[in-house]
Amino acid sequence: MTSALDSQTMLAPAPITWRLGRRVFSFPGPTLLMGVVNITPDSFSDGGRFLDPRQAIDQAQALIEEGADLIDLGGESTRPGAVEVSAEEEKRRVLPVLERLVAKAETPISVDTRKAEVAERACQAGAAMINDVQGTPADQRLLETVARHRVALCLMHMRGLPADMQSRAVYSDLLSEVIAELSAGLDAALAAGVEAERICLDPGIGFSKTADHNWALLRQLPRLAQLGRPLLLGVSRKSFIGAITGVVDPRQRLHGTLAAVTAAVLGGAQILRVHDVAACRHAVRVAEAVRAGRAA
Ligand code: HH2
Repeated sequence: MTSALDSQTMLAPAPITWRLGRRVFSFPGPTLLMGVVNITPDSFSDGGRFLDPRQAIDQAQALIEEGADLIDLGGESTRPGAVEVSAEEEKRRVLPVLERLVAKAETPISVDTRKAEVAERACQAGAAMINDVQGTPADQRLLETVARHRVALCLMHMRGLPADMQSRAVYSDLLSEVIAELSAGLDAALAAGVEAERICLDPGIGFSKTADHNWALLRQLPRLAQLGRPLLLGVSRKSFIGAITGVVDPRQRLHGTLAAVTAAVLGGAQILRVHDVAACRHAVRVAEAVRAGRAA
């Protein structure tokens, strides 16, 4: 007899193609790891560590050596209550690192931004993806920029802005509302001319969500497969893990992160945004073997 959990987590998903730069990925397939480098003074777990471009480049290269399939560069913290950074400042932080990495590394680079102006310059400088953390609704100019440059796009679910998003974490049916809002974001991106095969979607763990909303999303992740696009998930070091383990320092939350990463793979996430690539790679390979019922 198949249990409810088995039928939710183990059914063979429909095949999906995802284009990232010159690369074409097919899912089901190996989970991709997106290594995070925040070039900010105030990110919740690595703020201030990589503000110097040299350190940011070294960290990106270290994550690539650990097995990152792509790198996500961020120039603005989106932690709850974060103060907005100007486009000028975001470009000043991100572009020198992006340009250097594009020249040096084969690995695709994503830029985490909500601003069309930053996205435009990032695409000109060779970014392979724009990670729009305000993808519901996304800025129309940002969508048009992504379409024109034919780069990949991650649309992440969030209500409001980082400054006020936690006051908007009110849902009567969390999963249905997140799915409907992501679906509207997907339609807007397609209408702006972004190719479907370049889009991935993210329910936005910790963005206008309480800790319980995050657990509910992780538990019911298979429902998001109905959107028909790869799922990107960012659980790494987040406070909902700290709340349950009692670990206050985000950089000490690796053990809890590994359990959440395992759950994400079993729930059908195809791309994981993580700070600790080497350790997460091991957890992902184990979770994939469980999912397949054999070693890959
Ligand atoms: N989480 C963060 C930032 N960007 N992008 C996507 N697509 N999904 C996420 O879950 C996500 C994201 C927050 O983490 P971090 O970048 O480490 O911190 P901060 O926002 O403080 O810079």
